[in-house]
Amino acid sequence: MERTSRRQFLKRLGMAAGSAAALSTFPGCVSVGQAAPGPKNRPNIIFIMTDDHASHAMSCYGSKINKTPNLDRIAQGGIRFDNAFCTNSICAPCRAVILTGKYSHLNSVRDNRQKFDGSQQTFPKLLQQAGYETAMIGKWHLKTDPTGFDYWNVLPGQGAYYNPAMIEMGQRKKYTGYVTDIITDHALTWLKHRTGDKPFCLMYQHKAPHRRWEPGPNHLTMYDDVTIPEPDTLFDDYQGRGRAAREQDMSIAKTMTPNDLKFTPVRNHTPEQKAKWEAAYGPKNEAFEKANLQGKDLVRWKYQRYMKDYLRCVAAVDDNVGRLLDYLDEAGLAEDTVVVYTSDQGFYLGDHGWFDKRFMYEESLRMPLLVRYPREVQPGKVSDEIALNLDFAETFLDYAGVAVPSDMQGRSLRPVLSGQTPADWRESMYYHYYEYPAVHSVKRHYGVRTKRYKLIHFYNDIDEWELYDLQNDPQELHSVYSDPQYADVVEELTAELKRLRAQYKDTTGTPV
Ligand SMILES: [Ca+2]
Repeated sequence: MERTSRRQFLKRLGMAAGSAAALSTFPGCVSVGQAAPGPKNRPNIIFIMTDDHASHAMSCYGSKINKTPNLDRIAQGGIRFDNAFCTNSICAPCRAVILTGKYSHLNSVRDNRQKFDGSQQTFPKLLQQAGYETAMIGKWHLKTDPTGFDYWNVLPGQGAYYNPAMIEMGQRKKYTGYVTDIITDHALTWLKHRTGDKPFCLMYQHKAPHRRWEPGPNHLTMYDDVTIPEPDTLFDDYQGRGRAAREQDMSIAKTMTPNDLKFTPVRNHTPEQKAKWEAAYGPKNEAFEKANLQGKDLVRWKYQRYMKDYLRCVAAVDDNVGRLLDYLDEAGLAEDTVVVYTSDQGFYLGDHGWFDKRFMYEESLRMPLLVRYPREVQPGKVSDEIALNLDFAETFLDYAGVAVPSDMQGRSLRPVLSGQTPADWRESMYYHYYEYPAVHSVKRHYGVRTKRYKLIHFYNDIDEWELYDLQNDPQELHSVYSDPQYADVVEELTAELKRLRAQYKDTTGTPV
């Protein structure tokens, strides 16, 4: 790690000393290079979370459409979970589950419209009480101020991709640049200037690659000369499923707007950024207008525009995660730091003709989950155990040697991570989605998934059940709920669903 003065460091970030930088809130900060790792039995924790990054857009998960060399470094140095799922596939609710270790019906955030109750128990508060230095930097999205952090600096609401405002410990400031770079700048600033030798927990959370997928200035023409492969189900006709899949409003064909497709300007560009953007998009948009595409050709064009922009946003995340990993190596922190990479949920990348999330179907239920911790996790491992966002709080508390409160509902992944999965590890997971009626029109549903089967009940206004045999039908194209050959499975999973709802004390929604 190069040694730089505070002034030089700020200059590199494009921040004037004493103005924009976060350092004003770090009284007595130590100079670069002095940040000591925590005691070996209490690791540091860096929780990296992106927004809407599906695992099928990561090369360590076998992506056919992009490469993520830096995210792959985490997988190569640690473990990749192939059955990690979220319990409610939408942004704010997933975040609330992560912080509390409790399902949505118990943590105050069932949908994106509700406010997080910051007075409740969270894992950052418990880590802080146990002597950890805690920070939250980036996208928060919970409508109330962060609590439990020694330092926080978050985007207001969804935040902007270009020249974003951020709220630092209650004070709003504006920055010039691209949001993924800026969040990383702040994270590195905090890491390099921590106040003492306590172990730390940093939540480093990106806005990208959330809608409307605005690429950064370094990636505007990436993928211009390639065609992104289409998913098999881009022209799905929704036969074999119920009304919920047919009646959604999240399709590339019908829902995607001119704003999503970059036919409207970015509102807060600087003149220089605007010129670069227009040079990149102007000729492409003009060619599109002339082509006058219709029908499937138009959907195909929209898919290409959507995916290229999404993947450009992912590329900036990958570059920036690389910066963070480089810093951990250079500062000698890598051995003593648990690094987690995840996203608040998955996303439809044209699968079933969709974008967005919400459904309990695979592409949005599945979270990427990579964990690197050289002291306990063998490099290059893959686990097919069912892991949930509900488990993250318990896992971090376990590493910190803090007793897991009895009202948390998940379970520490630490033994799974170290290759000693308990014999009674879960064989099924419970899901519950609430945000309806609302944007994208995905009906309320709950369900249970095992390694082979998935049972879903769309309980409000249609009362329809679906069952998928993921072994025979991994793309979930044909519900076998009414197939007599699956009667036993239906009976077994219905009982399991009922059991899980009782176990998690979920009395919301129609009883099973
Ligand atoms: Ca999200």
